[in-house]
Amino acid sequence: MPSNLVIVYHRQPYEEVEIDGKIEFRENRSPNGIVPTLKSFFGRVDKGAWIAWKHADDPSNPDFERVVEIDDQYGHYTVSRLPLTPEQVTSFYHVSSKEAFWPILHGFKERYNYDPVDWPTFREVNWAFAEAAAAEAAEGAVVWIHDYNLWLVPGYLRTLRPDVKISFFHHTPFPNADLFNVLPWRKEILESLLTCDVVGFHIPRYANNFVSAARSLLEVETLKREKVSAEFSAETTALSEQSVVTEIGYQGRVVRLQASPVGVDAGYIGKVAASDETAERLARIRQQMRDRRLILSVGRTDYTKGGIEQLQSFERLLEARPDLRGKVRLMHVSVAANANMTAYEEIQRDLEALAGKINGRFGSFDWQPVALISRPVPFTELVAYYQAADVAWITPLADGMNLVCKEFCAARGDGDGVLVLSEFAGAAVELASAVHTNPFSHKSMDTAIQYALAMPEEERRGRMKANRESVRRRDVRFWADDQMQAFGDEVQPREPATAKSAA
Ligand code: GDG
Repeated sequence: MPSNLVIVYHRQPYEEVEIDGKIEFRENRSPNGIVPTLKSFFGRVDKGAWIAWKHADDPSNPDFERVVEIDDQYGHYTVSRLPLTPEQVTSFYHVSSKEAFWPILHGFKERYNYDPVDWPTFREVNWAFAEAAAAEAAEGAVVWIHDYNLWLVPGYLRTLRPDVKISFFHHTPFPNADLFNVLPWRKEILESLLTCDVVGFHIPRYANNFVSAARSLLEVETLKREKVSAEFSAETTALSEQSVVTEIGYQGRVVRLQASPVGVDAGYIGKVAASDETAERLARIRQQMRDRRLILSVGRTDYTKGGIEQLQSFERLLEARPDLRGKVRLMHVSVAANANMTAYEEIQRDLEALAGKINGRFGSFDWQPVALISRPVPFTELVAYYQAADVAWITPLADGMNLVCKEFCAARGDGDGVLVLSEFAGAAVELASAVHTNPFSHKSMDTAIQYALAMPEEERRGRMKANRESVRRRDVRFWADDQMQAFGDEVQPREPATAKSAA
């Protein structure tokens, strides 16, 4: 049976586990993240499909079923697994996407690596995703594609299936023409995106940048521009915009540009935060901290996340403020998501060297100023650290949105805790009550952390209240509904009979 909603997302929506020689599909251990919300849309349509990839040594004869049928709490859906060789994955994902696109999307021209890109392989893999989506989609179905590693899918899909409605969401920033046009494949990528019905971004700045890139190369007309809503705290941050282009025209087609910030599952995080287990963990952490203050930083090990710049600021803090020595600890959780990539191995080494230097320079047998954690912390434990933190110090140099800062606010049922947030994270335009900082300025970084540590309780509570309201209002469900609203009734919320709320 063909599907009314097809989600194209490079990862599979479950964990595959082998039990007694049989493969079973299990819900991801932590229901945190966007996958459960995406799956919950399957409860709103007659039938859904998900397209992802899976390693196969011989793609023409994979040792797994290409299409599996899933019946779970979210509804009935199929998952198509594209068999890709490890070489194809390395080429399309680790090389083209992570070494060439990622640095440009985040404004790091100097890290852009063009030489190893194998463009025919990128096209081939994107074509395979488009073919799989075309095979699953019912007449007039909605196909929702995620992220820059699938940039060419819309164009191929439009050729294969002119009838379907295509929406594409960018989880990263989208740069303006000056940066985007560094990519030699710029025109091909833009032409593909302009075949969509909806192109989605986190915030208005990225939508406007997309228009700037498209207009630089193609005859694109601005059809509609709207004032940015007050909820995107218009004046205060580096990523603010006063107006946003919401409709453009290209070759007789209307493309809608939709800016909706990805949110977190505030309900789920609130529940974890309120559990007895978390209370026990929190009590243990507090006991270990004694009267010391906890500064918490969480993120993937990536140059965009600004880990080095943050540790440097922490070193300056301990230098400038001897009174804080022995009184604060920085827990810096930095987890590698992309194993075996030179750029990430280098950052890991630099983080270790700097954390070691700070500990050696200021630490004692009794007190280590930096706890560098490179292993993933289970989410339920992370929530206890969110609760224990006096300050969450989230200072990426560039970040499409940043969900850690929202998780921190969602976990603070006690209404306390200070969020220091880079103004180069998309979330900064929403979270107006965070202490905003510019990670490119030593002065701004150093002042912000000192300000946060000294903040009186009343101010802390006032700011946290406002941030929590914003995180709760624009949660992950709000984002998904907002992105899908362009498609009318087909995927609009109807109380699903089978899907349990993931939001
Ligand atoms: C991309 C964009 C955009 C981290 N360490 C641990 C852990 N995490 C979890 C966090 C959070 C997630 O990873 C990170 O999400 P972010 O949004 O901060 O960043 P990216 O991974 O770069 O995501 C980003 C996002 O897509 C969504 O559109 O916001 O801008 O770059 O959920 O909790 N989770 C656990 N242990 C850890 O140690 N369990």
